[in-house]
This record gives sequence, structure tokens and C-alpha cells, in this order.
Amino acid sequence: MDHMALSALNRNYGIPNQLGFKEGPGGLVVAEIKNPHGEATVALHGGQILAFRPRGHEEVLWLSRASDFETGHPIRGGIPVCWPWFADHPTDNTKPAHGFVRTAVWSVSASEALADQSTRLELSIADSAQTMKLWPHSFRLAIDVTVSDVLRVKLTATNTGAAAFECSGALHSYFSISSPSQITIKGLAGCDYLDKVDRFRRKVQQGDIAIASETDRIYLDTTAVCIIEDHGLRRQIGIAKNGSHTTVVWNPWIDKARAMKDFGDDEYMRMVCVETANAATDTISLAPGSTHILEGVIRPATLVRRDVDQGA
Ligand code: TA6
Repeated sequence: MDHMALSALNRNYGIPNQLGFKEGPGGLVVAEIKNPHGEATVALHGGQILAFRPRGHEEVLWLSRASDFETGHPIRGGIPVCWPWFADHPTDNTKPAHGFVRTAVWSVSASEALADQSTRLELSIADSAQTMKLWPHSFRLAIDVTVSDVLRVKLTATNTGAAAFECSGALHSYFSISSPSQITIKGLAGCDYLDKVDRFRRKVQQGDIAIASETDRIYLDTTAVCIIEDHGLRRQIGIAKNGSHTTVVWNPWIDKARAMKDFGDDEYMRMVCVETANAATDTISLAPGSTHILEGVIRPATLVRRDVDQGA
């Protein structure tokens, strides 16, 4: 983006000492948000949150050191927006995985300094000749990011066309962890899931989730709050959601990590995805003029180890 455009962004949407726009990695324009509660970085590319660090905590999101930062390529990490389809296109695998909005440049549509000293930024994207070639529907998609000691992400999809459409999608959140052996993911016990590592076999989650090999699971018909308990970082990350009936848990493990150019060979040791989604049998139908909101609320907290801290 040229200097003029960047200065216009800061003039129209910048908030002194709280929100500013600058060129980030690969020359991509990012919004840097910093307030008394914490800080975050949001790329206009893909409408993608790249970082979130509440005051007093370490970075919550994971970003690959090998990520691409260029037009047309997805950024590996943070919170990619997968829309209007999750994973492979339902009928045409020549179309980009996870839809086309994560590789498009979004526009800034609003910014606000809130009364509690948190910061709100809204980015949006709409249909174009390019998107029509991939998906023949008119739409407006907005992502509303509110940064405090909690990260609130709201994805609003509106059908601006004259015909109904079906869509799926996800806030494909990558979380930073100490090590797979040190974490447990709570909240999905008893849920049905499709196991992508075992030919999409339908299974039932037994107890909490441990990550000790490639894990790629689509948990169905669940609105549960998930908690990543990280005993290495003595941190827990709560992931609550609204407008989402699917939760996806993913760690590529060794071989898949090696196979991805934009993913460091050893980086599977420092991340896990817990994704706020609507996918598989949980797709969304939108009538003309109607709107769907998918919201994720990410809440880090110090992990109180009951077995140690209470002298048990
Ligand atoms: O959400 C899990 C998943 O669907 C995995 O199957 C894996 O493909 C991952 O998304 C990453 O997809 P990407 O297209 O970003 O490499």
C-alpha cells in the first residue's frame, strides 16, 4: 500500500495511542492495537488476526516462522477466516481450500475506542468479479475484533443477493502452547466427531483431548466452551462461542508439518488449533437479506494447579 493510502487509513481510522496502521511482514498492512488491557495485530490481508497478548500474559496465538506474507497466499497462524466453505470445496477440489476470503485484502470499515478502554476494529469484504468466478453469490462479510484482556471476534455474513445460499466456515484459531505433552483440551467429552485421520470415521470423544499424534477432528453439533489447559505455561485459554455448532481440533504432527512449506518442521510442538466453526453437517443456510453471526471469545487465564497450588 502506498504511503498516501496508509496515511489516509491512519487519518480515518487511527486512534491516538491505541490503534495505528503500518506495513508489517511482507509489506502487508497491519493494524497494531495497544490499550491498557493488552495488544493485538490484525492484517488487512485475509482480515486475519495475527497476534493477541493480554497484559500480564505471553502471546496467546501461534504464527509460523515459515509463513508466507504475500498477496494470494494464506498466512499460517493467528486466526484465519475460512469462508464460504471449510476445508475442501464440497464439489470442486480445484477451488482453494478453506474458501477465498483468507487470501483477499479486506477493507477497514470501522474503529472505536470503547468506554472500558478496549479497542474495536472492523474489517469487511464483499463479492467481486473474482469471487463470483469461485462462488456465484452476492455477500458482505465483516469481522469485528474487540481487544481487551479477552479477544472477541465476530464474523458477520450477509446474503446481499436475490437467492438463498449455503455456506460453512471457521475462525481457524492457532493457539501457542508449551508442548503437546503439557496440554489437555476440555469441553468436548461425549461429543460425536469425524476423525479425518481415520477416513472421516464417526467416533465419540472419550474424556478430555490429549495430543500425541496427528489430530484432525471435526466435533459436531456442539456449542460447548473449550479450555486448553497448558501446564507448561501454567495458563489456560478459554474458547467460548456463539453461532457455531462445530469445533475443529487440529495438530499436523511430524509428517504433515514437514510436508507444509509454510510450517516449520518442529513447529507442531508449539501449536494447537481449536477452531470455532460450522462445518460438515453443520452448514448455514442464508436467505436473501439475512445475516449469520459466528463469534469466538478467547479468554486466557492463569492455570491454578489444584494438585500443587492448594498444597494437596
Ligand atoms: O482445520 C483443520 C484443517 O482442515 C486440516 O485438515 C488442515 O488442512 C488444516 O485445516 C490447514 O489447512 P490449510 O489449507 O491452511 O493448510
